Amino acid sequence: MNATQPGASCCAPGRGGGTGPADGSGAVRLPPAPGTAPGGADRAADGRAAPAGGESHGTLVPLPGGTFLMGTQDAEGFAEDGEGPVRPVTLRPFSIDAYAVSNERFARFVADTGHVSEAERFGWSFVFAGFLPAALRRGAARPPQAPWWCGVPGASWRTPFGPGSGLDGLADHPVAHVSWADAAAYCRWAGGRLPTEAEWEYAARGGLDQRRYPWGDELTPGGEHRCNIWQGHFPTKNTALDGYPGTAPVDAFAPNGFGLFNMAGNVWEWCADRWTTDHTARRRTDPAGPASGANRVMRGGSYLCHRSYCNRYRVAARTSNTPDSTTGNLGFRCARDA
Ligand SMILES: [Cu+2]
Repeated sequence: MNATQPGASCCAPGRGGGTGPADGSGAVRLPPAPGTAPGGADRAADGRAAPAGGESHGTLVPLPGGTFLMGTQDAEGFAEDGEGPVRPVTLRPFSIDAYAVSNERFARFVADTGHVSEAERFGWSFVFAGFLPAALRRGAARPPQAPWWCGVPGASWRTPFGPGSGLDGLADHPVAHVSWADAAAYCRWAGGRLPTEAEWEYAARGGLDQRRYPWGDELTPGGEHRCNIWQGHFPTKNTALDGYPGTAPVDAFAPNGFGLFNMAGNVWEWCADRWTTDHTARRRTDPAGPASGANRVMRGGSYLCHRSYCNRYRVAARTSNTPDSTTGNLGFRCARDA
C-alpha cells in the first residue's frame, strides 16, 4: 500500500460502513449481528447528566490554552493527509486526560451503565494477525490493502484477541476495540467529552513549538525509545525494542511537557472532529472540524506504526475512520471544558 495515500493508514482498517479510507482499503464487511442497531451504542449512557465522580477523571490535566501553531509542513509529513498548512490556532483553557482511558476505567463505565460496545453489537472487530492463534488467523476476513488485519468474530474490548482472550495483565493498558460512539459515551459518563483535534494537537505538543514529536525532533534521543511504535520489519518482524510488541500501560514512557503520557504511539485516539484535509493558513479560534462528513479524526499513531509504512506517530500526523470502526489499536482519552 502507499503510505502517502490520504488517510490510508497501516493502522486503521474501517468497518466499511461509510466513505473514506475504509472503502478505499476494501474494508472487510461482516454482517451486523441480528437485531442490533449499529450506531446506537451510546444509548445506555444517554441521559446521565451527572459526572460519575472525580475518580474517573482523577487524571485530568488543566491546560491554559492560548495560541499555538497547528499542523506542519515537515518534509517527513503527508501533505495529502491535510497536515498543513501551519496555522495559528487559539484555544480556550481546557483539561485533558493525562492517560488514554484504560481497560480498568472502561470496565467501570460499563459496569455502571450497562453500555454494550459497537464491536459487541456488530459481533466482530479487527485484530492484528500477528497476535492471533493460527486457528483464528486461518480463513479470517482481511482487508486486501491491509492484510495484517483480521476481522475476528467475537473480538471486542473484553476479548481483544478474539474468543478465549481476556484482559489479564491489561487492566492498565488502553482500552481498544472502541468505536467513536463508545468513546463519546464514556466521556459523557465521566463528565467530559472527546477532545477536539486542535485541543489534542496542542496537548500533544506539550508546549514545544513546531517539533516533530511530543518531546522534540529526534525519534530516539540518545538511543532511548520514547514511545510505543513498531521496530523491525513491518508487518512480519517486530523486535519490540521499545519494550512492547502490542499495547503498553497507559503510563509507560516519560510524559510530555504538559505531563501527558503516550501522545505518540501506543493506540490511536479518537477526536471529536469530523474529517477534512482542507485547511488554510488563516488564524482560527477553537476550531471544531466540519459540520458534516462520515469519518472522524484519529490522532497519535499506534504500536503498529513504522516509518516504512505509516509515519504517523509524528505530532502533526492524522488519519480518520468511519465512526463505527473498531480495531485493536484504537482508543481515546477524554477532555473537559476548563
Ligand atoms: Cu500507523
